[in-house]
Amino acid sequence: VEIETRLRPALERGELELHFQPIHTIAGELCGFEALSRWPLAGRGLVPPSEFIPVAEATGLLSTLTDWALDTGLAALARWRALRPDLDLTLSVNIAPTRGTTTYLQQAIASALARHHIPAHALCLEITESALIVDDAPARHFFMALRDLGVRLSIDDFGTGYSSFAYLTQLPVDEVKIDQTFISALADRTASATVVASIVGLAHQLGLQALAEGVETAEQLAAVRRLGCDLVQGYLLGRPMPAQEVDRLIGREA
Ligand code: G
Ligand code: G
Ligand code: MN
Ligand code: NA
Repeated sequence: VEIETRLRPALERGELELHFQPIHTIAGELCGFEALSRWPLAGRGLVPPSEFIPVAEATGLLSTLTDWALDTGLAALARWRALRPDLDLTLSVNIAPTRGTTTYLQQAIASALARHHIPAHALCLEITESALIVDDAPARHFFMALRDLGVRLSIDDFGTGYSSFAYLTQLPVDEVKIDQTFISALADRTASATVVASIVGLAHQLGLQALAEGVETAEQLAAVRRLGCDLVQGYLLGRPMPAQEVDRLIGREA
């Protein structure tokens, strides 16, 4: 109840923060960031998105939140791309598809890209696998409409849903983010290596990139490299951080 009544004014007053977690190529080059929203709430500390995204969705605030994340994230990306044109940095933004938002999102994304002079290929939209229903015409329509903008599309938390592999053959996707439950189990469960290897194999056969999420140890990094992942993200390479920390990081990056 508290979250519900306090989220709208917090959004209006600009009290949410956007943090950025680095994404690296398997060769070790910084190539982009995932934008993750954070809500510092007086008396409650940092409220995690898992608590306020569902509230935003239920109270009709999700489009306001998405607008804010796109605008804030792309403004920061424009600055970083200008600072380091050699890196062709990208930004990944989480999108929760809800009924009837396709046209709205298409317009919001196109206008945010134009406003910040960002080429479409530098924006990646992450759609959580569990939010999709593959036999649903709207899901396919949704992806096609966003694809028309020229942005990259990624399936988040890949491997946790019911019909992971069906999505890949039916939706126009550029990347799969292999869920961190598979990555964290790599050291002690050989079955996880088999799962990761088959996801990477299928992704590559379909011309997609495979990103390993939640890489926390050097052993996991070595394993995902051996298994052929193209991109890596996780605490080992960098935690989600405020924009000012990225400014410093980018200045240091060779
Ligand atoms: O750090 P982590 O707790 O940030 O994020 C938890 C979940 O919240 C992730 O699944 C992530 O996709 C989601 N999330 C974080 N920020 C946003 C956002 O701005 N929009 C949406 N739709 N989801 C987000
Ligand atoms: O959007 P998505 O569901 O992928 O959200 C990613 C979540 O994973 C965020 O909550 C982010 O803070 C978290 N995360 C990112 N890297 C790591 C990691 O190395 N280990 C763990 N445990 N969580 C991570
Ligand atoms: Mn994500
Ligand atoms: Na994920």
